[in-house]
Amino acid sequence: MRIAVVADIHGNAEALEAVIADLGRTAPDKVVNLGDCLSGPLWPERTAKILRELGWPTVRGNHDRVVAAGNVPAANRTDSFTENDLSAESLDWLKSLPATQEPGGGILLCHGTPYRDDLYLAEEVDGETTRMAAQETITERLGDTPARLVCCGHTHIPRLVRLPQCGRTVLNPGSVGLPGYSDDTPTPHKVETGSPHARYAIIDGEAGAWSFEMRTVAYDWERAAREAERNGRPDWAQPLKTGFYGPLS
Ligand SMILES: [Mn+2]
Repeated sequence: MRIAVVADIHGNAEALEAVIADLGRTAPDKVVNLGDCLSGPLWPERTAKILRELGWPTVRGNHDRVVAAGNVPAANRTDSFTENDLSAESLDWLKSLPATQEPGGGILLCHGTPYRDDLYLAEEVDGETTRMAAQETITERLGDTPARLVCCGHTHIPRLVRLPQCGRTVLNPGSVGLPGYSDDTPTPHKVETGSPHARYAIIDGEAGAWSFEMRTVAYDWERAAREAERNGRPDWAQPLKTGFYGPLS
């Protein structure tokens, strides 16, 4: 069984289309999506149409939750842009997404942690940036979830962690559509993948004896950066075309 895992597409339809083309080469049996599907100053509705047609099992990200709730304040520029771009059908689709899913084989799909869509699982904020969290911290965040393999997104950092104490594994495939960003919670920090490529992962093999492929896919990131600029978001354009965020302002 080969399962492709995508996450954090963030409305980047160009990156998603490149990943879909790459799925033709990696030929998974199924594809699952860990959320934050549409939010971004790029192509939310175009991305929603693609995802609705594909019908991949998908969990809700924190941005999906905010947009689905409606009446997004204008000060939340990313999610209000997204809400304004979406059709009624796409909003209904966003509202239908569950917080977690268990596709079988001891695997849990979530966006942040098994219990929260807005907390990091395998990363820790460290000064202005992030690092891999300690084993004990990750174990604590996993709580009593019985899953052997927890697939999460949210941090945009590709990461595979096998916890030696409990034998549980955490996979973050990285972000399809946004390789760097800044956030003010819990304290101001930036996240940088270090390259502009679209990321996803493949889980291969049987439960407990999984192998993993971390995929890194080129696409027209200059075009995505231009679209972000056109929509007034140079803070998105820079990480889109470089994978680096730049100095925190
Ligand atoms: Mn997120």
